[in-house]
Amino acid sequence: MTKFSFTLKATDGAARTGTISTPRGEIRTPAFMPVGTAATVKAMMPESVAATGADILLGNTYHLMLRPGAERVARLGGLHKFMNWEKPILTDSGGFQVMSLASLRKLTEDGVTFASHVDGSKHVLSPERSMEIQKLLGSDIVMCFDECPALPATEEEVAKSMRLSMRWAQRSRDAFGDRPGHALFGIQQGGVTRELREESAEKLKEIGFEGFAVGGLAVGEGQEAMFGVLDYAPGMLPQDKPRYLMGVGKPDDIVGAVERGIDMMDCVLPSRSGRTGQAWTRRGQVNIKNARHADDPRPLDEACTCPACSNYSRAYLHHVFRSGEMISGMLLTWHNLHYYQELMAGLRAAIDEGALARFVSEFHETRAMGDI
Ligand code: PRF
Ligand code: ZN
Repeated sequence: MTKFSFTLKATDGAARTGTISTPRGEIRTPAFMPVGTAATVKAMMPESVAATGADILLGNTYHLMLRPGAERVARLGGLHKFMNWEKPILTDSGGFQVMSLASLRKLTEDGVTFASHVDGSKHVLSPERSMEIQKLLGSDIVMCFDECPALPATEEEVAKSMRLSMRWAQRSRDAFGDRPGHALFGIQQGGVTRELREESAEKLKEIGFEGFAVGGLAVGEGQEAMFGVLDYAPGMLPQDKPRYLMGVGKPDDIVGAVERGIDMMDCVLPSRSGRTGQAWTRRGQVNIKNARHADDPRPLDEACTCPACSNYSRAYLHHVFRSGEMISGMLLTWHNLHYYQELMAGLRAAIDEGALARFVSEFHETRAMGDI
């Protein structure tokens, strides 16, 4: 059986390309992972998600434990079979979603108790239970159970939270056990404080993981502060393991993160904004509900090969959005995911050729032109 491994292919400055090999297939890095929170990438068939170029999806412990339940998914053959996605799945560990979605939260050394946002029922998550749930789901890449403070927070709060996350990282490692072909990723915390990021990285390296995430960013600090941390944080993590920036981001965040040595990212933005009438193109953001599209026979982006751009006009996309038709979310989500995957493919090709700087300046120049 293929074990889990990461092979670096090329570097250009701090940026890298590589391949993560898993028994369920290869992940080309830098990789963008569409978000399939509730065992679906909303508005997309799994085969369509694969057709956009995605090698891996993200799933959520928090949502799936509440509905339909991890034990039920396991009885039904695991998450891959349940949702008809055969390629790799990474699952987030739940703590971050508890903090943003659940109510009546109580945090202790052991873990967190909370009330479900679905029906108010009471639940417990701990490093041990999170590892158990992610195993029941059959996740290929399991994330440590951590805590992510919302910024701004005092340095003292961030330090205390980071040290708790590091104790939970050790407990996650111990509970994960020996699972060939599956990987456990540690999550660096420490806010925007270099010394705390360093302390966190050292602790994670001491424990040992198959990959390392940069957590605790894109939580209200702004792009400049985030890039400030990404100027040093990836370099604190092992060169020979994948580095995953959690919950990022907009296309320009992704480009900046890849330039700084990030290999994996996930974000709801392309899928969520597709359902609210926002499209992302080479020329920036387009709001399809805007009246200026009502008579426009041109596609969203004439250079895009996705079904929305190949077969439909802006006028049609505007009409179906305004009419609340389901195909609106389907087409815009497909376009957005396609755009994101094309961006990743472009970044990978540029890094392989040692031409990332030119790719990045063209990326910014094209966006600066604005929509057609
Ligand atoms: N930890 C976990 N999941 C996350 C984050 C984190 O810090 C973030 C921060 N952007 C997004 N998702 N476990
Ligand atoms: Zn398109």
